[in-house]
Amino acid sequence: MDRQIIEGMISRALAGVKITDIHTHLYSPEFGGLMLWGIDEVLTYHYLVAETMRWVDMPYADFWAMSKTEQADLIWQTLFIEHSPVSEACRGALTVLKGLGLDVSSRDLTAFRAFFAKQNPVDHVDTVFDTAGIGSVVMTNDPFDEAERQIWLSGGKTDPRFHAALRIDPLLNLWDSTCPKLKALGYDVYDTFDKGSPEGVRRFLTDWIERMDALYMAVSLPTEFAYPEDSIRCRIIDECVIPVCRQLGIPFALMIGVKRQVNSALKGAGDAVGYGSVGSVERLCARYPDNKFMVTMLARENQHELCVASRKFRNLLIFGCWWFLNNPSLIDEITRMRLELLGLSMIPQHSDARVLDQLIYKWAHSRQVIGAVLVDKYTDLAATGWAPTQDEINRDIEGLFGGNFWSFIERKGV
Ligand code: HDL
Ligand code: ZN
Repeated sequence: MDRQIIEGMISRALAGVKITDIHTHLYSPEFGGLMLWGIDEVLTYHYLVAETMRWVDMPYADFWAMSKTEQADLIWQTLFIEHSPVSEACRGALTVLKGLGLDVSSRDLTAFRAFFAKQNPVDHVDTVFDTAGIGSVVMTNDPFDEAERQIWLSGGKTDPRFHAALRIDPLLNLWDSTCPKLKALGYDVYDTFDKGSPEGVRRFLTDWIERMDALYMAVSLPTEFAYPEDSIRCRIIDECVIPVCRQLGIPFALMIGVKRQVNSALKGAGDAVGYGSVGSVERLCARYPDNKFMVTMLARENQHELCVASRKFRNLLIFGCWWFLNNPSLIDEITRMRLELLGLSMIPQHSDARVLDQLIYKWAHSRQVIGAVLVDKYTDLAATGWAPTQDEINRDIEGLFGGNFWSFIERKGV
């Protein structure tokens, strides 16, 4: 079976799969202003802010004082007109415009804005999901965000294509400032995490997982995260997160390796990456064989060790090429490593999209890179005389782009 036949089979399977995007920062239209969409939001994505501020001398505060349109104008002028837009995030903005049928060669930002001005958010969700080949997305939902909490308390999401994930960074990473907020919400918790605190936190978690119908609980963790350790974070994991996840049958997703705010003047663009502890992941998976863990790590240097850890623990599902890894060269390297070490038992990608339209570029670019890796792997397979069928390739690709996640979610125990 030659390469060209394999390429056709992979291409057809990728064109037909409806992706489940398991980690995004998107919101459905019911969330009002929390839902970001349109070219000015695409251009002011914090990835592009960081890249722009490398070229301009203006004080960071002056940039943040600008309007969204003025920021987008500056970014467009700096990263697209004065320098060729070759970075992944720049190219992505142009892939979005091309995917929506706009004439990128015009370089006419005014015309692009006029197109978006004619769209309405509800229909635009359909347009973007269809263009990007998305079946559904998982949001990142933070009950400590006042605006978001009010929306959940007054009804929350209704669009079945938007699933919820309960994000608990404030609980695990900022206990001192979060404890009084929990108390104010009526939970019996104390800053030293004594008395009824564990039960209070378990009640909070259960209340919000049920209110959101959350598919999993998630947290991003700093490079220094260690398990076990003598800390309130570790106690909350052991006494609250683990038992609630097991009782409700949902995974705990750990996203490890962030160095938050290395340059706070950049605000959302100010985070960096560092090496994390795969040993901590192994110890969690070993200690809690009846819990399910989804893990992604931010450092390229952690990827091989994490792949090997995933071979050891069937309750560990690794996912995505997260954030600073979401670039063609690294998606290629990491996907090859995962297929060679894990076969198909992993989730190759999530988008991390913050702006609805980004789904178009993040998935177009990832399909291209992951597809090319799959062509190599299935061509190698065919060279042994094992001829994969179109149905088998469809099955495998549906698993990689959603099915593996849903099986892991629905699996009772592990
Ligand atoms: O913590 C996270 O979920 C990260 O994805 C951050 O939101 C980060 O700012 C991001 O958007 N990465 O793509
Ligand atoms: Zn994210």
